[in-house]
Amino acid sequence: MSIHVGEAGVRMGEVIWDVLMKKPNSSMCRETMVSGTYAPRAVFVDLDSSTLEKIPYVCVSGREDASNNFARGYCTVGRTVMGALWDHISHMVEACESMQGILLTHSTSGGTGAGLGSLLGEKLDDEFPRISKIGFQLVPSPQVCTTIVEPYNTSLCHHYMMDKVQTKILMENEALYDLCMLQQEIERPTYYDLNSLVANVVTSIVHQPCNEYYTNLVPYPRIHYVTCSYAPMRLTDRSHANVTSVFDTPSPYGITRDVLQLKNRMIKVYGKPGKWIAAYVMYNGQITTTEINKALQRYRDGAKIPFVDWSPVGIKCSLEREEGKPMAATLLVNDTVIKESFRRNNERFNRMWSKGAFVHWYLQEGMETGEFIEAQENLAALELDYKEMELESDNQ
Ligand SMILES: Nc1nc2c(ncn2[C@@H]2O[C@H](COP(=O)(O)OP(=O)(O)OP(=O)(O)O)[C@@H](O)[C@H]2O)c(=O)[nH]1
Ligand SMILES: [Mg+2]
Repeated sequence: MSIHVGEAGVRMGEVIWDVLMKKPNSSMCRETMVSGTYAPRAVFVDLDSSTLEKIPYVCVSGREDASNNFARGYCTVGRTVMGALWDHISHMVEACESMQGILLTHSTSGGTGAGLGSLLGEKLDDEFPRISKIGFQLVPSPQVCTTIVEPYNTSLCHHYMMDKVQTKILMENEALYDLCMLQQEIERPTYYDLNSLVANVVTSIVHQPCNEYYTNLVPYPRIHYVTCSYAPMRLTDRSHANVTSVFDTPSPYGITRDVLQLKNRMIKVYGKPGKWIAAYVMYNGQITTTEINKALQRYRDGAKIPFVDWSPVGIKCSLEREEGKPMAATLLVNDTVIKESFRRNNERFNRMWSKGAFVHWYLQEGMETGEFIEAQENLAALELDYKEMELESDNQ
């Protein structure tokens, strides 16, 4: 099932379900009382009710948003909706014979996505520790800052969710925006366009239990932040039907090359590329395993994939031959390059924290300074953990 939290989370969920409902009898849906009709196994939640107005599925809303304040989502306003939210979630889990996983979408910058997202992460871990969870998180972009307290919200969210959601796929709007402009030739991408790119990835990973990704991509529990890409770039039909794509007739090699190239990743990389710890490519549509193997071999002949020396497996592949689906590939890769996102956020956090700036807004809602210090230490340690992953590789 899926849970979509806060504005970005809900908007992403909306597009994901636009796609999934085109084939509504998948395991992501449940049959309703009216036989032959299906409804999403999904809950949409936002403290700001206006986001949910047009969502025709199960929604839980609050009366006022969290005003970009993690503490409002985590300690105060967020708690007011937890009862109703939990009723829906537990009901859906119990109505499902074998829950394969819970998928969350949210941003880490907003008060609801980060704060209520964390609160929910804790509850899910408490109540359903055996169900694997996977998070799609929109993290701050390198050069565009949407709110001043984004670094606080992001660090607190990473800290509280660290061991509650076992696999996390991170994305940045700056990268999504560039992909829309450069690859899709959309002059002014809208949120819908950005969300369509995310939906491509989400809808291709739902074919397998969440645990599959955890087992294949996460060598140590803390090193669980995954980046992703998708090829061919293609938006859902609601928008920009007139875009003529260079990928009109994708080839097995074409999509393999595009999905593996760093420039197509849904996070922005300005500095040094990272090292790959583990990678998973999911092919979909009319393609054969022989074609996949050939394409991968050809790519490897021309370019070195920067795996850490100690990673035993290389790229894992899967193939879902969905009827009528065009050929496509999704990459999930545990890449040390993600440490840049943590480094940047830690720097911004430290700069504000050293002046005590904006902290009173959080204390006023019941948080304590100790929580900031713990988050700061945990995230600094995480940055080091990733550095170590690369070092081990350099030393060998
Ligand atoms: N990709 C994408 N990003 C979005 C969308 N809506 C908002 N954002 C981004 O999300 C971040 C802000 O988080 P929101 O999800 O709006 O905040 P929230 O969770 O609703 O929290 P509060 O409004 O503070 O209660 C900003 O970086 C926005 O640029 C969307 O539909 N798609
Ligand atoms: Mg909001």
